[in-house]
Amino acid sequence: MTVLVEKHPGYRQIILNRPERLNALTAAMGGALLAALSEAETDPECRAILLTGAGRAFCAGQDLTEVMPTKDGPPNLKPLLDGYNAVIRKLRSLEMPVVAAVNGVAAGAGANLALACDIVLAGKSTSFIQAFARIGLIPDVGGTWFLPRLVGPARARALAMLAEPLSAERAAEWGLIWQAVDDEKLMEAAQALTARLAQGPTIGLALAKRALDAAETNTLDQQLDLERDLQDEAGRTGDYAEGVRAFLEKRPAKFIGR
Ligand code: LHQ
Repeated sequence: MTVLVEKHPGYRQIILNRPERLNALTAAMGGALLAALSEAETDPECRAILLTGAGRAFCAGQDLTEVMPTKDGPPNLKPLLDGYNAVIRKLRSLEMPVVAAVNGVAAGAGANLALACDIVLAGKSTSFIQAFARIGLIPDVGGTWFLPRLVGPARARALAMLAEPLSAERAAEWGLIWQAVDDEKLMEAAQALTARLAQGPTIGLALAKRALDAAETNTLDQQLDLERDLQDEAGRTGDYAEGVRAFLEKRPAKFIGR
């Protein structure tokens, strides 16, 4: 199984599982990852996702043995990328928070898979590598969209063109990720964070996610209208009623995700 799914109270932990290849992605693995995300979406008990890698890496990007040019010509990369793009679209549209625990190197498409998640934690000893330029490719699976938005155009260009490793700590300083954590504490911290999110107001969190993505292309006018509409939707949830009640009663809110 190239992708493992563990069920935890309130959330699912999805593990990229080709440790001998540093969890390098294959077309089949992209399909398995999409299926795991889609299945999580249909489980009412699942209110958050934690994505991580087995072994010493998070993901080394595309498995390069699967896409080697042959004497018959170059490979057709489009169907493969359509498959991975479906995963990125799913991560962004999932109506629950997605946390990435980057437990080891995240290179190429593996780095950008992590960046598509809502909150990224990484072990301090690890690094992010936009490895594409080393082999004549461009950052894909959303890399050219995420990078400038997260770290600004100057850093995005240097990361894309130099393909140098960026340490987890520097990635956190630059705003590429949320936090760099001591390696031995990473999984505990990521699981605690995911469990906390799983007890959150799931619909409100999903609507916030949608609004933040829409803001990337909206004008302020459009965004103000969207916020009004989504806030109205959030305000109709039981979790909003509970949140306000809990505040007034000076107790922690008990959200149920509806
Ligand atoms: C690998 C890989 C790998 C196969 C390590 N493939 N075996 C591209 C094309 C088409 C469509 C879709 O999108 C893409 C986007 C991309 O992702 S392009 C970028 C692809 N990734 C890379 O170029 C990174 C390649 N890997 C590396 O540079 C290094 O392995 C890193 C820096 C990630 C880790 O280095 P080390 O810690 O020194 O490990 P290693 O290099 O010794 O790797 C361990 C094994 O894993 C090794 O196999 P071996 O049989 O020698 O033990 C590697 O060959 C294998 N491996 N990445 N992407």
